Amino acid sequence: MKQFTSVKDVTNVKELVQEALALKSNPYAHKALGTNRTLGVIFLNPSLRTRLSTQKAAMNLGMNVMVMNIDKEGWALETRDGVVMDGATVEHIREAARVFGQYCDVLAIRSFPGLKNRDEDYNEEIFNKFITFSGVPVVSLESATLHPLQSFADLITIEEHKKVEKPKVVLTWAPHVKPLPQSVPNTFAEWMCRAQQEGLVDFVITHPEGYELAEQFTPGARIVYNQDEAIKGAHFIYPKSWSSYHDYGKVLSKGEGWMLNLERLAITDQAKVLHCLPVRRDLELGADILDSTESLVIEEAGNRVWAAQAVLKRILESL
Ligand code: SN0
Repeated sequence: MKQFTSVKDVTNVKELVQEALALKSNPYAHKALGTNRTLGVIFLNPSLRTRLSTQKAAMNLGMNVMVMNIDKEGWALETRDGVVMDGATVEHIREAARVFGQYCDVLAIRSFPGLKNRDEDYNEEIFNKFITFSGVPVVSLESATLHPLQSFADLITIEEHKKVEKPKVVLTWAPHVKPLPQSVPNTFAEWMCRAQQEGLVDFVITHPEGYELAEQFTPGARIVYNQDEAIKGAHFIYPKSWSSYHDYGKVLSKGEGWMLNLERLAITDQAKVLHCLPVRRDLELGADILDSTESLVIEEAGNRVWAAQAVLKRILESL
């Protein structure tokens, strides 16, 4: 594997899940693989799980790790081309990314969308500049449009906990006070559509009208606007808030009635609930679910390690 920015970098999802589960049962089996290899972990935005699970995965493989919150600890970064840098920005991404490439064998980067200019976000302008200029393999820790390590961990969790061969998995929009990126739902949809193609799941998306995701990420997904109809008989539910793609970056409605609680789960087939975290209790998801055995969010966060480790292992093997 030469980079990991989307499910498109994975030839066989089922195999990669099996590899992650093998690492989970034997974490230090490949400790020699990363010896004298350095992973640079760069954040332009906050992180808890991504930061720690990626570091832990790299350490399990014997890698050296350097973490930098470049937004807070680095020089103010200019990402636009062709501008005279006579303002607040000090260092251009063209030099910064090249310099990271001098110190690191692999880079892992988080760069959220601005949610103002859809073309800029969906062309992954900042993320692609890091890929182009660093000259080393890049792992996405959430770009403007995708969060593939999260979705991979979600699929691992589903595979571990499924009780039927082809569970019904539902992605449902949830309310929030802030406009959030579409990256988590985009990439969850992308991975579940691929898992559906590989016969692993039956995938449904539900949201109020106006919150349709970009079609490139939802090939073959069923979209149902009635949440009750969508979650009926579900085995796994993934509530997540996102802002509108079509009316870009906007929160269109308060979403009354869209937050799930334990009572609402009665019509499911004993559904387990996933969430990438952080989650705002009783706004995005009922605290009663989070405090119950229906919630898998902690196990899911734990699986971030094995997702990152499977990906880093494949990249190290290709160096
Ligand atoms: C991010 C998102 O993409 O939804 C990161 C998820 C891994 N979440 C947030 O930014 C939450 C912010 C908030 O105020 O709740």
